[in-house]
Amino acid sequence: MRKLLCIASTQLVCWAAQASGLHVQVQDREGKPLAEAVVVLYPVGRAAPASAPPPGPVLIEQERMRFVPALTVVVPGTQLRFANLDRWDHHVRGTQATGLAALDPNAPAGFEFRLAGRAAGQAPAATELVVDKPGVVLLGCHLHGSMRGHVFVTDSAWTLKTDESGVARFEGLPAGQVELRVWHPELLVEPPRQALQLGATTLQQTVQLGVVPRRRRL
Ligand SMILES: [Cu+2]
Repeated sequence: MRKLLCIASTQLVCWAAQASGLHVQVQDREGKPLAEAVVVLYPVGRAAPASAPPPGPVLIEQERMRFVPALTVVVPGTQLRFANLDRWDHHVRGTQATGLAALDPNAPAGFEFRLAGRAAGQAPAATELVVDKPGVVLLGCHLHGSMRGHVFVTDSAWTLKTDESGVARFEGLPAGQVELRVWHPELLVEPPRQALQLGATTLQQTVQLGVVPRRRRL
């Protein structure tokens, strides 16, 4: 027998108490596991779950001409801290990524700032800022055209990055209908969201994207 759990929030929401799982395998154009894809779930018929930003800043370093990590997933209200570990300057810019069908028109505004190179024995130069709206921010450097990174500011607490085996594992979800969204930095156009029904058992879902990831420099 199904038990219903009722949670009072802005409106009374009844969720099936059965916990369910969803494992999403994301593949590239050749069917190989695609790491660093973002998988987002939205419950159908009710607001997406929100989660509070972390109490401290999330670090994005500039190290050996790269943004580390290359892809950062955060919720709105998160403070980002950019720190330059290289001995030379970087001029970081963040712009709204274009060409994404589902992109929020109110996505975070752009930013740019220069971070001086790190002197031996000194703390790295750093800048902090808050991303306050959902959307995708493309990171670049005015001085080094090869530097690229992304910040995915999600509008659902049910958001995961795929691991090295291309899998995102959601556990303990309430049963019900969800929309599945998959995004990857190399996508030019985001595929349509898929509707899925979550039940009592763990659902396995495979999503293939027309992406061949660029080889990253070591
Ligand atoms: Cu640079």
